[in-house]
Amino acid sequence: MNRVVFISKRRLQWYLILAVAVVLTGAYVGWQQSKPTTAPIGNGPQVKQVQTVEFMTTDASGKQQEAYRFDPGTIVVQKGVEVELRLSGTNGDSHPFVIQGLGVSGEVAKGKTTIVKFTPKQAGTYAIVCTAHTDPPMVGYIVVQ
Ligand SMILES: [Cu+2]
Repeated sequence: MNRVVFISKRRLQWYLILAVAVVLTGAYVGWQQSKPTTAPIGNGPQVKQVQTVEFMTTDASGKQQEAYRFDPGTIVVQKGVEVELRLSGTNGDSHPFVIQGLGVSGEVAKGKTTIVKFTPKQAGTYAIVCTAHTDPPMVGYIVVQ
């Protein structure tokens, strides 16, 4: 059975206003949540967390393949503000690394966190390269804006 409901023009206007308010509220909340959380508070450092992870599989011939990665593979920071990079060793015994172009190096050991600090002076993309795992390469990127 069909039921026909009549809505007055005035009530329809209120529903439209309510719908617009709901949409605008949702858009505002979404915009607030999409703001970067990496912005430094005051002059504090930009703290970034990176983990060493491992991918392992067995190919069709039965040979085991493994690859290490920095995760996340790309981080974004602001130039001129100190960066505190925390590298945690989740997989792999040791990952000696260099950040090319920034003069930063260190080593990440399994179960430990290595903290390096630097202040990027120029915008650009800098590679963080593990010198132990080169085939396939273990590389991440620091994008300085
Ligand atoms: Cu490595």
